Amino acid sequence: MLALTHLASGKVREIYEIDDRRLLFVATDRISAYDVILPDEIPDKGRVLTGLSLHWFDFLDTPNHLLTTDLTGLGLSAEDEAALEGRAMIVRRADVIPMECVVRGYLYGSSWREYRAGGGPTTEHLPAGLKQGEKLAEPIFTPATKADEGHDENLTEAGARELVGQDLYERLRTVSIDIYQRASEAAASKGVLLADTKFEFGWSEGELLLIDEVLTPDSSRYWPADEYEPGRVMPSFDKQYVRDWLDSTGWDHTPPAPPMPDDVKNGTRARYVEAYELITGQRFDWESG
Ligand code: Q0Z
Repeated sequence: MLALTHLASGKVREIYEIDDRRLLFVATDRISAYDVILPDEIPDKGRVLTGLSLHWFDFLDTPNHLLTTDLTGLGLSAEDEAALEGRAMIVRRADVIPMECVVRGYLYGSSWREYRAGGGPTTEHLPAGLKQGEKLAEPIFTPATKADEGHDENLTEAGARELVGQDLYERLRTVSIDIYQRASEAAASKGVLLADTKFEFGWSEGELLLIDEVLTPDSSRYWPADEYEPGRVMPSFDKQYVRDWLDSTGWDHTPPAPPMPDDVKNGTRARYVEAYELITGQRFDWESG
């Protein structure tokens, strides 16, 4: 497609090389559920997620990889430029730190399952007697390794300190928790709870940069605040429509997933747009791009 070298594919993102200092970071409209990429795309999802990352980069004002969203001058065709509008960022190329910096403000998901099963790396510092989805007294830093294939593996605090070194561990924990606290407070004021999120960091010219997508629904767990109730399963802000429909089909989570009906596609698109509008306080421009 592009007149750029393709560098890496994620489940729902792509990275291209511009030169030795810059990358083109692209959010696609692909969606995954139960760890499987679905055969249908969600219109506007890539622009919603990119818009959310841009919102948070601006709000957080912390050193990060974003250079510009202006794609002129890359030698792209008019078609490619139009297709990428709103869902691509030119970013600083960094040396990626090989640790996922996960912060959790609520006990949920894999961490809840681990806790309920008797404890493990993400719950080693938690008190007994917590409920599923309970808000933690303080956010916890629960880093994980980046697995090339399959699931990231949770690290113990000792394991994480060994992986990146004591000084960098302290710095990543402090920065990650600070960002989580500022973002979750801002989101909560808009009626959205940020249950947990995953950050990535890298080094560029001696600077520690926040890289990758930031605080998107793909890297974070957002809940509608008015539906929050500790002790029960919480609906995912963005994917509940898709999951409910997939459950209703009896699909066993082995690829391929069944084709998505239009109402599920449109309902899911509406949820992403709603998340964008609530969190940013801006109207999502359905026409641009
Ligand atoms: C991020 C990923 C994928 C999307 C490499 N600024 C940066 N500098 C160097 N490397 C990266 C970044 Cl963001 C980088 N990833 C994760 C993979 C699609 C994101 F295929 N990989």
